[in-house]
Amino acid sequence: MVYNDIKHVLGHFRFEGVYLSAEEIQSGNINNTYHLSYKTREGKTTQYVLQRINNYAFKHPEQVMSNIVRVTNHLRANCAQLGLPPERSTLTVIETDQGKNMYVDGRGSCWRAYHFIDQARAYDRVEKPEHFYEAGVAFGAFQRLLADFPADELYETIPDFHNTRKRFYTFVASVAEDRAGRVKDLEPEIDFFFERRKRMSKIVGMIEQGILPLRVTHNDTKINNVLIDTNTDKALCPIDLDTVMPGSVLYDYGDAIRFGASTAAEDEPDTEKIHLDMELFELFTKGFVSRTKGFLTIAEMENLPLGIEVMTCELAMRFLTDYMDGDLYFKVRSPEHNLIRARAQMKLLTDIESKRGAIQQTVDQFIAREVSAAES
Ligand code: GN1
Ligand code: MG
Repeated sequence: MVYNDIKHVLGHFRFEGVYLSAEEIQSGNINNTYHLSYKTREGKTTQYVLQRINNYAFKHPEQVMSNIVRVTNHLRANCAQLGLPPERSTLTVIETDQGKNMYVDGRGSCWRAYHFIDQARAYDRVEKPEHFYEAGVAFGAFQRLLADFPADELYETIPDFHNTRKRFYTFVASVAEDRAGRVKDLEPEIDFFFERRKRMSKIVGMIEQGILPLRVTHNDTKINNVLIDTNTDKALCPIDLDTVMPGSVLYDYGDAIRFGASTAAEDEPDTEKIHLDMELFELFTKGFVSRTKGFLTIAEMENLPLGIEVMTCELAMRFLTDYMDGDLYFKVRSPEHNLIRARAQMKLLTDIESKRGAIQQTVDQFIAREVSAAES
């Protein structure tokens, strides 16, 4: 089954050895991902990750690949300076037989491959709290290692990806269009986003006013986008680099907390189970600040809590928009899946809002510590 989907592609990559097996990796809402095993003549097993890039989400896969190659080359060069092993500290793209960074098949689908990093795992949920601290370290280090990369030279792989003001207009248009005939039952959900429309535009506003700088950001910082070394429990590197592009650090910080510090899955149907775990929030913050201190601005640091709210609101609204559009963007496992996801994120946001004061206080303590360390 899996082999039939990929067999026309395999011969086009410079894989070492003969094909042994493939299995599909199910996590991820956008691309199709496969884990491949090969055997070399010396009897060594080599492993790869093969992905079909979703060209509904990514209209210009060649721009996605150009960004990834540039950013991973930069990370590899900087990792080596820090004495980190380059092959485990970022993804390595495998070239095609034509020396390209992706292969376009007869149907126009775009495929790319990476070396598989072994003895490492990406977790869908925080199983050990220290992994979430480690995720903070990994995304913080990502910021640090790319701080000298010219952000404006990267393509915007999905234009206005975190432009939450524009996302709101798209949402309003979807309500008006009602393509799937689902709007009539969604009055409370729709009101929810109208009530928050001003607050959700705040980050975009601060970027426009020059209060927040643009940096190279990952933009999809779920914990399952970080590889953890299974021997040491230390983070290796962020993966899933499709949305690396210019953005605000608030996006990366906020999205990571949204996903990893929730007490339930992103699509938990029982909203009673969904809260923000304050200890996990603090652990990630500690890891993140440990790597970003010294170069984040005070405006960035004090607005980190806003990032959590805006990213949660944005994704809730994206899920609801896709539900109203008839499930065109996210992969769904049932007709109600996007609605369940939207309601779960709305509940999470409500809980985050109720903890706003405590969240800000914790972040302010980190800032105060940093300021006093800088002065001493
Ligand atoms: C998508 O591909 P994946 O599952 O890492 C989405 C993110 C959402 C996320 C929600 C390109 O990420 O923006 O936050 O689902 N990626 C894209 O699970 O839209
Ligand atoms: Mg992704």
